[in-house]
Amino acid sequence: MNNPLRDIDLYGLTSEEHSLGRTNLEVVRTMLDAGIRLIQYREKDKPGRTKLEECTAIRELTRQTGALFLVNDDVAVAQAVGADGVHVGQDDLPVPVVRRLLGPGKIIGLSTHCPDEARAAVQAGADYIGVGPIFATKTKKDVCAPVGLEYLEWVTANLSIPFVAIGGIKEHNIGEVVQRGASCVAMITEIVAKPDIPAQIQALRKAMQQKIKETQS
Ligand code: TZP
Ligand code: MG
Repeated sequence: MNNPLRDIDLYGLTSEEHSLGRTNLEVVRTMLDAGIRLIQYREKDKPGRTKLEECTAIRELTRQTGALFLVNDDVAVAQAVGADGVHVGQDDLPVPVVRRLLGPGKIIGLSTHCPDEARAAVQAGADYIGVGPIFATKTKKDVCAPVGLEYLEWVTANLSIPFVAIGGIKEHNIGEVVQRGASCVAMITEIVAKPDIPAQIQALRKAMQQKIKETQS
């Protein structure tokens, strides 16, 4: 498959509990209007029925705007709404099983935390990997210790699989992540927990572009 993260700078995820009282749908609509081109639906504790309803609506919005739509963990919901793919973690269904269930042509992302997991992800046929948590974060409940920027540097230097950096990334440290080779950056609270999401997205893009300019000159 072509690089599914090509041209994706900001990778947006949902988290209603951090969204300052706004619904996932409202937040996703705002992110899409502000130019986010990939949405991952991530809700660990909602009932399947609720996930299906929210994902049905998000599929419609992402279709209208031409954005990619991935579902965290839940292959059945992804299939039911015709999502573009699924993002799984190390303890979820293995990538080859997800591939068999989804069929060819769908995107499968896998979270990784160390070089061994990254190499295994490539072997298993993941389309992209998550690299993190780069910095400490409280957003993910069962999160492991931060892997720091070293693992990100290793991925940049050693692998050609597309990747997204995640975990504790903020406006003030996004430049360090870009400097280590990340062209696609995922954030939850630094986007959904901001009162003015469009202004925040603009600020994050500015910080990324500034660092790209600096590293090129
Ligand atoms: N995977 C690794 S860290 C993380 C996930 C889903 C949470 C990222 O949230 P935040 O608020 O951007 O630190
Ligand atoms: Mg998972």
